[in-house]
Amino acid sequence: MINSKDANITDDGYIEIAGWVHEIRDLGGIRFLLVRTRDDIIQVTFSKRKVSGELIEKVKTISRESVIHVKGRISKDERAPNGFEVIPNIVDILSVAESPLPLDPTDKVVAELDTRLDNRFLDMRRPKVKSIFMIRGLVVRAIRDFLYGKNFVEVTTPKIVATATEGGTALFPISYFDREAFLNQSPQLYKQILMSSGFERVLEIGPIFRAEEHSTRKHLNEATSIDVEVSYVDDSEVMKLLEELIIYIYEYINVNADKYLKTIGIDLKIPTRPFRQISYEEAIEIVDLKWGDDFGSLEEKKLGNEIGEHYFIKEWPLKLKPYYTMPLEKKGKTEILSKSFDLMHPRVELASGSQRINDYALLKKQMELRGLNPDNFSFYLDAFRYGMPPHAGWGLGLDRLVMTMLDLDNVREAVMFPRDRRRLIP
Ligand code: AMO
Repeated sequence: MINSKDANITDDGYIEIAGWVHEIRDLGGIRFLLVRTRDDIIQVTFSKRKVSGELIEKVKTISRESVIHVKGRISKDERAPNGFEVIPNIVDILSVAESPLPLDPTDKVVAELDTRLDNRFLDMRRPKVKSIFMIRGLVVRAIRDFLYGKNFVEVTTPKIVATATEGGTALFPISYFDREAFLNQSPQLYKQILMSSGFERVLEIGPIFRAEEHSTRKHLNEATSIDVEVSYVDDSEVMKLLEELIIYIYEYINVNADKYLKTIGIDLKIPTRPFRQISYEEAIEIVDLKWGDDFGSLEEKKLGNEIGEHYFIKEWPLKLKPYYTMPLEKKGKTEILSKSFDLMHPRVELASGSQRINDYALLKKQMELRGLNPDNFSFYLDAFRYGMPPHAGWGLGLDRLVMTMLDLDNVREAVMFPRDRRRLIP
C-alpha cells in the first residue's frame, strides 16, 4: 500500500491507499470519506460528476471505522487535510465495522483513561495516541543506534528465575513444573555474570516485573527496562554514558519524529548538559529529610521543582542501595556511602545505577549483612570466583522516559497494554 508521503503526487497522478473510514461528511450531492492510514488522513471525494453511480452506491451505508481499499486519481485541493483529494476508481470494502463504536477514535469525545485502556485497539487508532507509540518505537531505535555505535552487544536473559534480584520490591511467584519460580525483577544478576564471561559492554531491552501493590501514576507491575553493564569503568563513566544517551534520544526524536511530535502538540526541548549532580547529603538538606531516609514522591517533586531539569542524585548511603553496590569510603564521613546514582527527571526517577562490587568475599559479606543466604545465589556468586573485571551499569525505565519526554500525565499512557494492580487485560 502506498501512503501519501510515498506517492508521487501530481495533478493527474494515481494513489492507492487502505485504512479506516475516520469520518463521513455528507453534503447532499457530494460525499467525503476521510480515510485514516497508519500515518495520514486522506480525503476521498465521491461527487456525482466524477465518480460512477455504482461506487457511490457501494459506500452509501458504510459505517465509520470500516476498513477500505481505494485506488484513484489525485487532485490538488487546498481544503483537504493533506492539500489533495482522491477521486476514486476502485473501492473495496475489506471489513465492516459494527456500530455504535465503544470509543470514538476522532478525538471529538475524550474518554477516561480506564475506558480508553479497556478499548485500547480503538484508542490507539487515534492519531495522538498512535504517535506516542510511533515515538516509543523510535526511542528504542535511537537507543540501539547509540549503543551499537559504542560497540555494545544486545543480549536477552531469562525472565523466569529462581531468586529475587533487587530486594525491597516483591516478586511474582509462578509455578514451574514441580517447583516455585518467579518473574524476574531485573536482569541485574545476569548482566553482571556476562561481565565475567567477557562480553564487556551489554545492552538488554526487556520486561521487568515488580509486584508492587501501590497504584500510582508512575508505577507499573510490568515495565520495560533498558539495562546496560560495562566492564573496566566506574560509576562516573556510566553516568556520562547515560547522560549522552538521553541527549541523543531527544535529538534523534526531534529530527526523526517531527510529524508525530506535531500531532501530539509537543515542542521537545533538548535537556541542558551537563546534568547537575548533587549528592544524597545535599539532596536531603534541600527537602529536609534526615540521614538514611529515602525520597518519597513529595520530596522528589520538591527537588524537581528546585532543580527544574534532569539531574543526578549520587553517593547514596550504602544501606539504601542493593547488596551488589560498591561501597564508597569518604574521608571525614562515618557513614558508608556507595558508588551509586539515580537519574531524575523533575517529575520522577528515570534510572538508577552504580559501580558494582566485583570482589567475591565482599559481595558475599554484603549479602549476609542484608539477611540473604549466599547459597541461594551460587549461580551468581560463582561468576565472581574465577576472574571478574571491575564493572558498572544502570537500568533506565523506558515507560517513564517516554512519559516524561512527551509530558504524559500517567505512565500507563506510554504503554500499549499496561499491567497494574487491577489490570490484566487486554
Ligand atoms: P531500579 O529498581 O531502580 O534499578 O529500576 C530501574 C528503573 O526502572 C524503572 N522502574 C519502573 N518503572 C515503572 N514501574 C515500576 N514499577 C518500575 N520499577 C522500576 C524506573 C527505574 O529507575 N538493577 C537496577 C538497575 C541497575 O543498577 O543497573 C534496578 O533494577 O525508571
